[in-house]
Amino acid sequence: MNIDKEEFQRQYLDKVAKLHGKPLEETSDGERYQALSSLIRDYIGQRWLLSRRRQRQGKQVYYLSIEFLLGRLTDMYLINLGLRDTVAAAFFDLGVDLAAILESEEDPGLGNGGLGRLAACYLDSMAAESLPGHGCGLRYRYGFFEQDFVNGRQIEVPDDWLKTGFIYEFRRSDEAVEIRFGGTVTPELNGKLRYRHENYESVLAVPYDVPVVGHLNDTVNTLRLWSAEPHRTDFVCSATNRNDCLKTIEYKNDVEAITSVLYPDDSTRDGRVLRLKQHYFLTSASLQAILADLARRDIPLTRLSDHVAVHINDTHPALAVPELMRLLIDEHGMGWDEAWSLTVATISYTNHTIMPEALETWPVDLFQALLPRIFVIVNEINERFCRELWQRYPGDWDHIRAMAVIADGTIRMAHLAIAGSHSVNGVAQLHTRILKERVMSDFHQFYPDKFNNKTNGVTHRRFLIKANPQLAALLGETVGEQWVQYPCDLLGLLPHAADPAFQDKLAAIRRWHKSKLAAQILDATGVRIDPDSIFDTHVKRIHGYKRQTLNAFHIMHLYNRLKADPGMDLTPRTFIFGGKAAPAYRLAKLTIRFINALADKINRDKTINDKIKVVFLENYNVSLLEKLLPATDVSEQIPTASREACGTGNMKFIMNGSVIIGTLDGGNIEIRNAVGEDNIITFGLTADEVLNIYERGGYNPWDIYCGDERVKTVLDQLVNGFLPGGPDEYRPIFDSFLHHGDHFLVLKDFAAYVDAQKELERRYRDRRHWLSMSVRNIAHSGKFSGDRTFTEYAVDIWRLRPEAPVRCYCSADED
Ligand code: H53
Repeated sequence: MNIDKEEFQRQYLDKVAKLHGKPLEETSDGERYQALSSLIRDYIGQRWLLSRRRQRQGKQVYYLSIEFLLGRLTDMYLINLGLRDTVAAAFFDLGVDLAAILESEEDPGLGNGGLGRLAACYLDSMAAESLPGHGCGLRYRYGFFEQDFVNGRQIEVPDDWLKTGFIYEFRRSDEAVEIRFGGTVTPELNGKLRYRHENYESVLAVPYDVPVVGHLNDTVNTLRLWSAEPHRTDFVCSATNRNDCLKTIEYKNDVEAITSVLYPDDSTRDGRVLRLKQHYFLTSASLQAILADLARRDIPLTRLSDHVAVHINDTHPALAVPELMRLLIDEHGMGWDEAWSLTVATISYTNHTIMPEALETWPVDLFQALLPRIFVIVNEINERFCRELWQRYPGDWDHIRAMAVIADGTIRMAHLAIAGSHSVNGVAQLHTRILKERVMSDFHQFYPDKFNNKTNGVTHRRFLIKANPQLAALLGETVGEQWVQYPCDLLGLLPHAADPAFQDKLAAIRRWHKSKLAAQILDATGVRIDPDSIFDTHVKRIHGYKRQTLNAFHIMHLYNRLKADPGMDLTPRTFIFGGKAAPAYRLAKLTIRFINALADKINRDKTINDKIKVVFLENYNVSLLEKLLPATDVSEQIPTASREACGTGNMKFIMNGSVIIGTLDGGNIEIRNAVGEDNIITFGLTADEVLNIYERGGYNPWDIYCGDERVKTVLDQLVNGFLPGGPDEYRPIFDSFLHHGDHFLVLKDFAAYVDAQKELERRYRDRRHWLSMSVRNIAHSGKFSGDRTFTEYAVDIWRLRPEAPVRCYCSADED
């Protein structure tokens, strides 16, 4: 956008006066933020309108996702509009601290982890690539909780992110649609078979649109977030009709609950019903709007798949399959066969996990009661699918039952998604191979052409340019500014990998970020950390398979060695943790308590001369990640091999020059192939070894406990009063390893991890060598830009005709 510093200052001061009626000097950071965001909203509005007009012709992609973990938007808007430098200079002249203003913005937590952040990265990439791709999600009234620590324990506080309003959303009441739950359906034969749906609960889905601005181009796409609202006409509440009034209030509460929180507790039936309601609400509202838009564009429904691609992010929106069938058949009078081929040609599906507990199923009774018409359609899909299977595998009931959409009283959403879409992709080569060869091998045999791989990618605009502007500038000076459009130009850093002058500049930038982070940590936790120590970061959701405990056990082991030999030659290390545990996941919550207790014990111990420090930062979110990325030397990516479908944190860290210590899992393998095995530290069991252990029913952890003194000491310390807290407090963790089979093979990988950590320290001590590793990581990170991934989706899956020619990237390896 073309606007100079003086003009911006004039417009900004004008905005401050209009909004707040006082001079700039008297405004708070919050008020200054309001004025800035309001001005940005004005800038975007006009561009949005023009972009919509231009996009009317082309094929549109709709990315349906239950999560969109956006992160703060203001700075990204400035970067993408090309205004960041102008605005920074303008504020500098005005004596205003832009960074402080930007900190006033809420961080919308409409997601939990990798899946939601990936969806947000792809929105950014689609707009950057000028592809007409839009997000469809839910406008949760409360984000995924705010995490507080009380005595080291996680406390979940509601994330009231809308309390002061969300400036970047545009409510579109006149595009609201109706969603129906429950009731009865009766078949009617009136020439054609039709279903009458009666006595249902009717809910209004109201869209709130958030603009998604492309980087230095004129594309503005839309993220549409749906909010559940009661019908106004249903409000009959007066003193004379108390019962109606109570019913009305109950109805209103029920409706508002639908978009109240992300992932309602599913340990009760009511909670599960609410989740299914959310899934249907999202898919039905989005598809109704998509078809309405098609009609507005005067495109006949029979051409749907030429003009629209609907992508479902994991199985949460898999109801798109039967819902699109319902809309085409019931609302538009299409026959089954035509509707089915259009549905399959329109929908594509990404699988993000092979973890059995995460593969969604719904009990038939619950499903049928909530979605009676959709159930009839799913049943029909299942019958037809089983008939096809019967033709291919006559008499093989076991095979057919294993693949059916409905079996044993449950509906399997992954099977529905595979049967009802034309493309199924995994998110890393290993993950796709496991899907094809193991978890979904039956489906792969049946539909060999549907399966493909799309290795994840992340936006370098947020996670490098925004998070680390100093590094971004150095990269521009070194390889040319074009790297921003062509991230593979970063390969041009390779000749500088061993250049001391370049290394020193990189080191100075990292050192600056480390000392800034150290100050923030001191402020937030009271713990003083040494900016010259190794910053070793482990941030992600807390989960057994992500193995925060493996990291913690190694820290305990290091501490034990230091206690035994206080003079031990050890490079000082700061271990940084961050992550939320799902509120109902007790062992994950206890892991937080355990690591906090360990941190407390170690940080207070004066005898180890501050050689190790441990901090667990509260409320890990996108904004915190952005502060950690540029300050991290070592990134922990240590899941049990085969369990992490891809991981995306690994990609964000290497972009910033961190070196990974990691297992051979998901994206780590492709990162190793790209950066070379000398520039990453890998260890531990391979995925095939892990899967073979699982096939044998596990292993005996007592062999390791009894055979490795280090492991025995550390595990005993969980239950012998070594840690602050009661002696039995951490027993469930102890038990999970020794009495419940160490499901995630922590003890099995312990020795290899300790060795890898030693190797890491050896390499770190050779400063030049370490910095050259760091440079090589940045150089090869271009391949992991979301722009590359998205181009692959656009070409292979959605068959889009992009407005701009598809750019060329260093190609990903074959599937
Ligand atoms: O999706 C990421 C992967 C990561 C995987 C994650 C994920 C969720 O965050 C939530 C549900 C789910 O099934 C998968 O765990 O490995 O990188 C994006 O693909």
